[in-house]
Amino acid sequence: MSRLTESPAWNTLQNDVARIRATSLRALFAADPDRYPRMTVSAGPLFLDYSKNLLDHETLSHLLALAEQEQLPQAIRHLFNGATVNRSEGRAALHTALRQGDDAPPLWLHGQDVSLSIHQVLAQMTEFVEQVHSGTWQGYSGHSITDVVNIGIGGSDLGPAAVMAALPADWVSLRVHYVSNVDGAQLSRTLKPLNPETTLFIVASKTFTTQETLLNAHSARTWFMERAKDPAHIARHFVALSTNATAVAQFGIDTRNMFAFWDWVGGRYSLWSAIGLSIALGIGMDKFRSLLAGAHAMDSHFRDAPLAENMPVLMGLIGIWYLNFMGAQTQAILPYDQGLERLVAHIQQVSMESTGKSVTQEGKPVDYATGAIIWGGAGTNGQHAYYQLLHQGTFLIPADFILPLHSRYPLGDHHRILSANVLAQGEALMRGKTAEEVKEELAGQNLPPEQIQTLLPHKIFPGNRPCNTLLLNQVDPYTLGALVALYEHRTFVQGTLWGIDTFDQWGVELGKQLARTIDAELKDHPSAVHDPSTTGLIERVRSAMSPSSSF
Ligand code: G6Q
Repeated sequence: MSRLTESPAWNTLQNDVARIRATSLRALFAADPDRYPRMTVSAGPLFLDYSKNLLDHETLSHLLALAEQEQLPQAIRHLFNGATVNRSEGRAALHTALRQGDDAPPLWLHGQDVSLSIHQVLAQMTEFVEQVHSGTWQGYSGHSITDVVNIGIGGSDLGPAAVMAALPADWVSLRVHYVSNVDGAQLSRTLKPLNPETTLFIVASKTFTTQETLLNAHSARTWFMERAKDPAHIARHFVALSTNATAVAQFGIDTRNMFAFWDWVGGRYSLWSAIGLSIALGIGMDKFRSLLAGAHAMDSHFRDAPLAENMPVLMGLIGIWYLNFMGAQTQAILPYDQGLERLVAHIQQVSMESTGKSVTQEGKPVDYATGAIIWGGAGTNGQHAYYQLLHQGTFLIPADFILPLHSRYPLGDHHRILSANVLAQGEALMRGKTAEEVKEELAGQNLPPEQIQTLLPHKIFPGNRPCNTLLLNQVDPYTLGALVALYEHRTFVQGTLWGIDTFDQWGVELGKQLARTIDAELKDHPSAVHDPSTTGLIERVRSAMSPSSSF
C-alpha cells in the first residue's frame, strides 16, 4: 500500500463504490430533481453537463476532499508560477504563460522575464505572417507563397494539425499541410501537387534532433533543390521552429528565419508557442491570438474557480473515480463535429503521454492505475461502428460527448439531426432498456411469445453507462483554445493526484534507441544480439531490401 492508497480520502472513496454500484443513474435522477442544474458548470465558452455520471453528491465531495488532501490548489499555483513541476527533467511547464495576452505582467524564471520573450516571438511571428500574407515575402521566383508544409511530429504536429482541421476551410488564406510520419508516402504525396516556387517549409522541432522530422526535412530540401537549384533560395523557403539554434544552423536554415521557444514549453503543450506558426499562417495572427485568448480564459477559470465549480478539476476527478475506483480503463472522446475528429488524437497525446507513468515524482512504483487509454472519433460515424460495445459490451467506458450548438457549415436539417443523435446517445447509454421495456416493445409488434423470449436478452441495454456532455457555441479559435486547454488542465489534475510527473515522457526513448541500432544493422549487416523473433524479422526485412529479393 502506498501513502495515497492508504490515505483517508482514498479509503472513503473506496467505501463509496458499493453504494454507487447498488444504485443506478435512473435512480439518482429520480432521487434528486435538481441533479441536472447542480451538476452543470460553465467555463469561458464551454458548458459541461456531468450529471450523467455514476456518482452522487457524496462521492463528489469525497473526490474534492482527495483533491484537497493531495494539495491540488497549491499544485495549480505552482504550475502557473513557473515552479519546477517537471522534476525528472528539472523544468517548469509554463504553457499558460504563452497565452496570457499583451498586458501580461513580467514572469521571472531563472532571471529571465518569460512574458517579454513570449512577446518578442509573437511580434516576430506577426511580422512574418504579415509579410507572407501581403506577398512581401516571396518565393525564389518572385511569386507569393500559396502552400505551407509543416514538418514535425508528436507535439510539433498533432496540436497545430488538430486546430487547422477544426477550422472552416474558408478562413484559411494559405493551404497548410502537415507531414509527420517517416513513412515516405506522406511526404511524397504531400509534395506531388506542390510548386516549389510557392511552397514554404516549416521545420518544427523543439530539439531539432528528432529522426523522423530531420529525415523528412532533408528529403523536402532535396526535392526543393532539385527544382530551385541555387542553395541561396533555401532562405526564402525554409523556416525553423525550435529551441536549438545550433542544430537549426547546422541543417542550413538561417537562424534569422528561426522562431524560438523554450525548454519550459513541453512538446505536447506547444501549439501556443512558435510551434503554432502554421496555424498563424493559415488563419492569420488575429485569429491565432484569439486561440490564445480562449485558452487563457480556461486558464483563468482553472486558476481561480473553487474546486467544486472548476471544470478541468471536476472532469479530472470524475476520470479518477472511474479509473481508480470503478474499474474503467479507457475513456472515449466523441466530438459531434467532423472538424474536431483530429482533436481526439491531440487529446490522446496530451493525456496518455502525460499520465502513462508507473512511478511517482519521487521514483516510487505506484500501486494504483494511472493514465486512461484515450480513444474516440467523430459522431455520428462511431454510432455505426464501435458504439455497440459502449452500449452492450462488458467494459465500463466513460464517454465525453462534445457538441457545437451551431454548425460552421449550416446545411438543411443536418445540424439538428446531428444534435439529436448526440443527445440520444447520452440518454441511451444512461437509461438503457430494461427487460420489461423490451417485452412491451416486442409485444406491441405482435411477435409470438417464443420469439419474444429468444430476442429478449439481445435487445436489453443495461444502461447506467456514464458520459459528460460538453457544449460549445461554435467551433472558432477562441472556443477551440478553451477546449484544448480544458483537456490539458484535466490531465494536470489527474497527474497531480497520482503524484506522477505529468510533463516528462521517458517512455518514448527506448524504442528510439533500439530503432537506431536496428537501422544500422539493416544498413550494414547485423552485429547486435536480439531475441530470436527480432533477429528473424530483421533478417526478413533485410533480405527484402536486397536488390535480388523477390519477397
Ligand atoms: C511531446 C513529446 C513528443 C515530441 C516529439 C517531437 O510532449 O515530447 O511528442 O513533441 O517527439 O519532438 P521535437 O519537437 O523535439 O522534434
